[in-house]
Amino acid sequence: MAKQQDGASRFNPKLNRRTLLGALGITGALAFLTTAGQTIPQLAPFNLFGSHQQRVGPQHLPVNKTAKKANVIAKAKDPKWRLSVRNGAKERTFTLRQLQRLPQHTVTLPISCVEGWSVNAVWAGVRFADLAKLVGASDRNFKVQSLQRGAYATTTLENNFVRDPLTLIALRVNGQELDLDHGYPARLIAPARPGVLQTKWLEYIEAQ
Ligand SMILES: Nc1nc2c(c(=O)[nH]1)N[C@H]1C(S)=C(S)[C@@H](COP(=O)(O)O)O[C@H]1N2
Ligand SMILES: [Mo]
Repeated sequence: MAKQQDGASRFNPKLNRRTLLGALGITGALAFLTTAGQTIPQLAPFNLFGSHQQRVGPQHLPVNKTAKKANVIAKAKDPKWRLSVRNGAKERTFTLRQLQRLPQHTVTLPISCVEGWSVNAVWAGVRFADLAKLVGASDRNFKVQSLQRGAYATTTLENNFVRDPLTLIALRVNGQELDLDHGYPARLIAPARPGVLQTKWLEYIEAQ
């Protein structure tokens, strides 16, 4: 019994060494490919340990769900689009142009997806707190609703995030108007929230 457990002694030491070196070579090559895939685009298909969604999308930022997959392209591009800001019967609506004419703020915040990537971006847009104030709801939580329907389309923004000067209704990212895939015409971006709560393609925000 004790002899059988000592498995290594049963191998020819020469063969053993060759097998070991061969295995190391393969492992080394695999390690190179799997990690290099994260930085060398041509090797991305070999990036087994990163998320496939780590590939960079428009505006140097990965895309979790495209506008096409979310079925929002027509609504997002509709010239009749308005962002509605509600507090009970009180409602203010804004065209994209009107949002662009409100005081603009710029913040650097990451999108951190639970699927395994986190990327910093420079966001610009309107402070959520400014909009909450306009409808007299600075002390409330907000429902944030996307034009999309279904999973990830609605989030609750707690009052500490409503008040946070870093929380924006973003209209721009990395120096450009938001790409459709990143939430055009307007998306939520708030500090220290998982990516899944950074709602894209906003339809309305409503005090709760
Ligand atoms: N309406 C809507 N917003 C959404 C999502 C979604 O599927 N629908 N995905 C979320 C998730 S899981 C992440 S990680 C981020 C990714 O943002 P990005 O695609 O602009 O990088 O958007 C979030 N906002
Ligand atoms: Mo995500």
